[in-house]
Amino acid sequence: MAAPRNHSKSVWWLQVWAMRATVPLLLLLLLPVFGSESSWDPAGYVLYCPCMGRFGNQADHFLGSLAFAKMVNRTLAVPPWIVYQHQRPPYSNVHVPYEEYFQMEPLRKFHRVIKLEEFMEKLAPTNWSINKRVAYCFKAAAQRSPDKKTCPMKDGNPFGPFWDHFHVDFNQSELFDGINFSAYYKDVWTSRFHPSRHSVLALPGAPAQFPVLEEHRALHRYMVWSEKIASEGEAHIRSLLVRPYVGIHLRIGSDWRNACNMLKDGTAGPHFMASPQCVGYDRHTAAPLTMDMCLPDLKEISRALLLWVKKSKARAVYVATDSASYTAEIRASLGDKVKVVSLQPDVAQIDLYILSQSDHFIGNCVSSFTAFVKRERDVHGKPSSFFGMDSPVKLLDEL
Ligand code: GFB
Repeated sequence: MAAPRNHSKSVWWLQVWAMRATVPLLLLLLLPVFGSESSWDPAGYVLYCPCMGRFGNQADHFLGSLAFAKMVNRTLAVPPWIVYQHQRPPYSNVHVPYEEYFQMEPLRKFHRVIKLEEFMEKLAPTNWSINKRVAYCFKAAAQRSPDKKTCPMKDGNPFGPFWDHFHVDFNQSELFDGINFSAYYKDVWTSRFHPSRHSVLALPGAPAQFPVLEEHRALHRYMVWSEKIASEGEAHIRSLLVRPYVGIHLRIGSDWRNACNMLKDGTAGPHFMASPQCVGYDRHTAAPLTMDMCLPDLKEISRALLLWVKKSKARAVYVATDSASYTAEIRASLGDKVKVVSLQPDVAQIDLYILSQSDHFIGNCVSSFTAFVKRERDVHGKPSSFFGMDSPVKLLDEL
């Protein structure tokens, strides 16, 4: 655009500036109409309750659910995390929005997502009418209901409190059988549950396997820490630790002791909870799972620490634990040159963050809490090992 001679230069620049500022503003105003997460997706939605286990289990299920939503080309309604706060106020389940711990935006690089809170607030009132809320479940699950035809969506804890949190009741059930959530049944899911007739696929649990499938581990890269967790975690690292530091996860509380006893009586099998992450995903070639891997004692904890502190020339050790931290015993075995710290934060994600940033990480192979840290580190090319197993079986190297 040439500047007309009669106009002063400043007026001309003002016009150009105004034009440039108006175009993005217009685009911004049009966003709610075209393609924002708040406009209805004709390809449909997947809703589920993260009703199995605590954070690590829920995170495994989240990755599988993300993969499922993409496979069936539906928007995933991202549920809140269920935190069981029964030992301290509010002495009940707390539903923590996904965004409290992780950012929503990076998920969109993989697939269409909307927070379940936003779905309920902005889309459900007009598109998911209260008297047409269909629950979808396996026939076997419906067997638990009195008429054997109704999905038990709200039976017991955490199922009831979860849907009550969103003021959702279901008035119809759609049962299925002979299929699962794997890629093999993709066409069944898309044809039998076509979005024109089944716009909202609401499920009692995650449409995913536990532990997360090997091929879905790489989706962890889309789980990016929220600013809040990252800055709090970094502040603790700066004030408490010196680099290099080794992070360890001690999963040794009473519930875990009971679980590991299944190894002793032989009921655990070649795969036990999150163990494919270290023994390998193939059941036939899985490395043996030992008691040191499931429930390391002080001797094994000290052995592994001495090895990795020396190898990584660590000047500090960070202990994350669900029970005792053994800091005095660890200090005694490592000597005064190594600082030993345990924070025991109220929010477990702070421990996960500090472990994920360590220079070396030693985890518990059977725990999905460790599995979260291991995946997070794999994504960023950081080294990890496990108690009872210094060189884990190699997994798909795609993370
Ligand atoms: O994360 P998660 O599913 O891992 O559950 P597992 C264990 C929970 O215990 C975590 C707390 O979500 C935390 O709340 N916890 C464990 C910790 N280790 C730590 C730690 O180092 N620091 C902090 N701050 N908290 C499964 C459970 O646990 O174990 C199942 O999901 C069941 O419900 C099974 O109990 C036996 O896979 O280790």
